[in-house]
Amino acid sequence: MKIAVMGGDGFIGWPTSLHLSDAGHEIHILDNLSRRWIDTELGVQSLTPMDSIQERTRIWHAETGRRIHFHLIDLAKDYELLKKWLAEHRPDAIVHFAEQRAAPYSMKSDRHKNYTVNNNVNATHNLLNALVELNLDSHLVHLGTMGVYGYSTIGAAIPEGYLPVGIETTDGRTASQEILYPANPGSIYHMTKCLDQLLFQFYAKNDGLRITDLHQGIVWGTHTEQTRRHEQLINRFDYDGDYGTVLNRFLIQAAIGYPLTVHGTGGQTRAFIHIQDSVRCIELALKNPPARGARVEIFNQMTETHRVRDLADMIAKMSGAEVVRLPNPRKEAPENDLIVKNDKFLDLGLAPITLEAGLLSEIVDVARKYAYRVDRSRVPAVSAWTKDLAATVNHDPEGKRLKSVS
Ligand code: USQ
Repeated sequence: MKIAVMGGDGFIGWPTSLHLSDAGHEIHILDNLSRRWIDTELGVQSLTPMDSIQERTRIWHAETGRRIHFHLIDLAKDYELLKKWLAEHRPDAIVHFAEQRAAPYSMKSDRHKNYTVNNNVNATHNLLNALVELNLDSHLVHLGTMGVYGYSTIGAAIPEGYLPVGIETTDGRTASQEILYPANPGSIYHMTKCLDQLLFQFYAKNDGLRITDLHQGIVWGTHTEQTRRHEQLINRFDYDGDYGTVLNRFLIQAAIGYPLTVHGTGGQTRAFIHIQDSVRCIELALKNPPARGARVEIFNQMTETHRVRDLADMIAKMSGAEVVRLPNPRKEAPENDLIVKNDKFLDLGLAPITLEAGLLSEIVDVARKYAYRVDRSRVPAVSAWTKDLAATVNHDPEGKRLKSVS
């Protein structure tokens, strides 16, 4: 297949591009390199040393003989350029990662909120709009989030996208419907993914676009089979307070002797998936497109659930790290349960990498190896969800004066 990977320079986009190229597909990365600009804005860098996208694709070609093509296009801003590219290349499938993906970054200030909404919603809409205008039947696979469902304890499993409901009619019968599971975003970033869902629903219904939306959990790990092949193919790894996700942050904190930064009681339960499984799921989704005119296909892309404090305890046990409970800068339920259905990927043959099996090698291969590159002052999570919460956040760059809240 000819596949366009929108946002193919990012944390999941890059290993996905390699994985699909390795499987024999013709890969075109479209990216505005915004993630690299945000590193510059924040004054942080990936834990792993990352080359330019041109250099990365050159190394991939030298290693494998396969070409990955790169096109500098901003989906949110360059609508005409995007349309021209699509008209010329007519890809069989498009994988869409081209969105600002960090919840804390989206909550930093009014400017960051505007940027996240403008970028994410426009990027998705421009893509859908162009596909219709050009009469293109490319299968669109979008990286969504488990966060669209929200994190309240309901005592029932979260279905894969759709919820059967009964509605009482005016003549006293019960009419059955399947609706999108009620959206319940916890940040501006998560809200943009909820808005994406409505755009997909409309364009699938109105124009018959073939769309798959992957509701993904928190991705952990760094390497995939292909990124291991050469030092310069390595994936990025974020550890800072804005872009670092919880498990990867705990791994690097353990490696540099910074106490593991549990927010509040650590009672938040979240869904997780290893980066290697994430790229496999994307390939499975590409192989199983919905029919033209069908509703949006939704998969829950996660393999296990864990409570944040249990993860911290697990890593503390493996590494001897200390754990602190800090005031939570986010507005979220202090404790929640989470049961998630993920039968669709398991039925398609996904054999998940478990946390227990993969964690130790991640500490040794990545966190300890590159620990010398960490700027400790960028470890604290200082982006607060409300002005009141901002007064309580941890700014301790050394992590030596941190005390657990009760
Ligand atoms: N947390 C800590 N300590 C930390 C960092 C985070 O206790 O040092 C807690 C947070 O308060 C939260 C949980 O860990 O309760 C998860 O936070 P996270 O930063 O790992 O994940 P999140 O902000 O939800 O976002 C990440 C990705 C996003 C993806 C989402 C999947 O950045 O792109 O959509 O995970 S999900 O969480 O399932 O919505």
